[in-house]
Amino acid sequence: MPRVRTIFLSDIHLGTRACQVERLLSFLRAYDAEYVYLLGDIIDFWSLRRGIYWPAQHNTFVQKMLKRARHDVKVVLVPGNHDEALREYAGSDFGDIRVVKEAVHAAADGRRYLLMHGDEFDQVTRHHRWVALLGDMAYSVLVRLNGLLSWIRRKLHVSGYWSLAGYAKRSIKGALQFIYGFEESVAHHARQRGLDGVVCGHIHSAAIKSINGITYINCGDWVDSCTAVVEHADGRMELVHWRESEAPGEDLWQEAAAMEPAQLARAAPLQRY
Ligand SMILES: [Mn+2]
Repeated sequence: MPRVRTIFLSDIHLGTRACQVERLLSFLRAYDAEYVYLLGDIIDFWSLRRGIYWPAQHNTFVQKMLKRARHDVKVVLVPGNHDEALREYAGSDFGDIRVVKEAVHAAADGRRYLLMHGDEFDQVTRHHRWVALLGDMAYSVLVRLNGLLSWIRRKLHVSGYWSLAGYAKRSIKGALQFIYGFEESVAHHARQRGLDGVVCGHIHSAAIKSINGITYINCGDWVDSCTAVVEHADGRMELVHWRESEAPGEDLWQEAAAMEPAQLARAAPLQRY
């Protein structure tokens, strides 16, 4: 098992059907660490409020985290907007898991990273009302543009799902602006705090990049991209795309593309990030 110094996870969305918990458990079987940071939207209380969905593997994840925390792994939870109820418990512990509103992580190379979920830097509700209409399952399709976009367009066009394709075409610029806007404001905030970088989540768009000298790191999610960030023993940060186990429901967006808008709205598991 590769031992890394730190594992950063965000946007797991336990309690939703979209959560790819099998893959996540497979990732955790492969990585051991001294520190585990859970950076928000770990449990999706928004979804649970609409109806309880909690299969055994979702418990397994929680139990594994508690077990690691008990066995000298420093496990820290920074709540996000979908588990904002936990923000009330900032400063307390669940088992041996510490809950904090935000944290600063000193990497092995001495660089200091701000750890947060990031929803406070989300401008999307103000500028992208269509997101609420489509639900974020569709939105995650639209924002995950890396190489997928042309494929999506082609597929959607062929399938004749004109409304989603139309939304995609009209909204690409907005989605990109949203991502860049989010990344830049988060990086700017880290700079103002006098830190070297930031590790966050929320927008389900994994990244490690330099923005005006600040290292911007986003863990991505376990709904669609199945990504995590690990810190190696020397402080080097790596984005891990976990593709090892083929879980069902891999191509969520394909399912989404095949749905009628009303069906999509009902199925949308996350209601935005
Ligand atoms: Mn979020």
